[in-house]
Amino acid sequence: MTNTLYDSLFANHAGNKAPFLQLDDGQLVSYDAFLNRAAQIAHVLKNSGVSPGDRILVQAPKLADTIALYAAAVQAGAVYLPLNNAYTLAELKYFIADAQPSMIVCDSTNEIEIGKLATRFGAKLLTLGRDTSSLSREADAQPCEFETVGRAPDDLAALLYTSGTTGRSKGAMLSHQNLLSNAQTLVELWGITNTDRLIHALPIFHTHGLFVAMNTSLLAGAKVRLMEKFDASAIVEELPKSTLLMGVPTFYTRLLADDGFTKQITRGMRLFISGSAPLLAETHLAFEMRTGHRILERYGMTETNMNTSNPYGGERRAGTVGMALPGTEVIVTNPETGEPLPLGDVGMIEVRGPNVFKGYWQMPEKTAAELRENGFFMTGDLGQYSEDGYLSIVGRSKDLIITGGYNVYPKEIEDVLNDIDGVLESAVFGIPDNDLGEKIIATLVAEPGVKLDTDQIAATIRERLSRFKHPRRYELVTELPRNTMGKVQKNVLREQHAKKEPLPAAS
Ligand code: MCA
Ligand code: AMP
Repeated sequence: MTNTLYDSLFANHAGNKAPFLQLDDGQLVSYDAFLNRAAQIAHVLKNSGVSPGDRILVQAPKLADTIALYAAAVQAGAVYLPLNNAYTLAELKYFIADAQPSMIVCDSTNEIEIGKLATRFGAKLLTLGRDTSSLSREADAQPCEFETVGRAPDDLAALLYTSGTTGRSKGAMLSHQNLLSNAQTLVELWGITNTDRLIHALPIFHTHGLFVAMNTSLLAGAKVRLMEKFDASAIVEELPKSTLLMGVPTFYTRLLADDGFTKQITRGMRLFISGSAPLLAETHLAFEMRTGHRILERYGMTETNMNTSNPYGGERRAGTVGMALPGTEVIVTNPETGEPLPLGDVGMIEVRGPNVFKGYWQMPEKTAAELRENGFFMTGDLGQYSEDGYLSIVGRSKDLIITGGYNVYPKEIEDVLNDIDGVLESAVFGIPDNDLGEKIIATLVAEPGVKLDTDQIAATIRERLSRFKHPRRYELVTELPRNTMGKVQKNVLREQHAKKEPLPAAS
């Protein structure tokens, strides 16, 4: 029986003794050993009652076994659902209730609290941690062969949550073919082969780290230096032994700030790729000045994987995201009509192709609102084509902050703030930040006669929302600036904020 994704990414490596993962402690995991491990984990999933199509919700550290769990989920025909490790229990509860997973795999350190949620929602719980791990223990006792469950190209392989403008996260349903077609295109376009060594310092719960980085490496049989997290000086040490780096713009600004990052150590590097957030043209130029390499910027979304890329062979143009990937259509339209606009006009970026997702999990109305009947997905990004076909992202029609490559929808934070006793209303917006790209600021209006305590407000936010969503400053005002339609003018708030004292670097 065929399994679209498993057959291409994993099964081909049976018997391949070449190294796949190299871990922080120096340990090497060969492709063959990795496949055996995935099979053992697939047995654990099956023995635990996971059936094809079931969701496996994973909030686990970045370990070799976590990647093997992804492979095992695909092999067992299940739907892999990775979540940011920063999510709080309050946030997790929503994902569990929405996705109804039959299995939850969490870090051993969170076993008690998440275990209660698992029991409440009828999911089986296993743990995966650095020291103790019930999943790894159970897997050790299993055979190294597993009969792969058949899956067709349109069957779901993964469910990735993306925040929404309405504040509620939406599960993007990604099929085997969505993921495979994109990996194949990127491997071809970026010339990835089994002679490459990728420095992998991204988290593995998002499209960038899991699919762009991991699926392409698996498809090409490349070696992956799996780093627990981004650390500029550790990367400086790895660069002379590597050929590829994929990162968010913060990776590149932090590398540039490191004295050890020299032209000499990047001599053996073949390609630096950036995405997930805008790479400033000045970073692009500073990087070229320092190393002689031009960063290749590409553009993607959770719902679509990658859409465009600067050319590998041709000019990599600063401030642009390049051209549509082969096999994918990327157009700029009038958002009202969906009609393509003349070259040079600014409009909504829309995408159609084998990479575009199947819709939002159990949200048919949201799917219909963003996915046109003709197959084009409305990205919410505003773009403009140059005469010679380079796309630039010039803005967003969605109210979104991107901080360090993580997306934060102000509405989600405003909902929590507005719920706090004494808060009449709030507005959350992003301001430019040299390190993270954008930093979050919250403006609050108190109910008449109430004196708000911002420390207490910050404490409530800490309990409810992940660290990367926390505002770095709370400002109290008597009213919010509004336009004639009554809509809060965040551009005015941004301008007012720009005139104030700069934030301390570490806050
Ligand atoms: C960490 N902190 C953050 C962020 N990361 N705050 C806001 N935004 C963030 N992104 C907090 C930490 O909790 C800490 O708080 C303080 O900032 C300083 O942490 P630091 O150690 O400097 O951070 P770090 O651990 O070095 O992380 C920075 C990072 C990381 C390396 C840029 O955020 C990261 O790996 N980002 C990649 C995100 C990503 O993979 N995005 C792809 C999404 P405290 O001081 O209180 O402890 S997929 C996507 O967007 C699409 C599909 C695409 O096109 O790829
Ligand atoms: P996500 O919801 O995490 O999938 O984030 C997707 C969003 O990240 C896109 O809609 C863009 O707004 C943004 N994005 C991704 N890549 C780039 C890029 N190279 N330049 C600017 N924005 C980007």
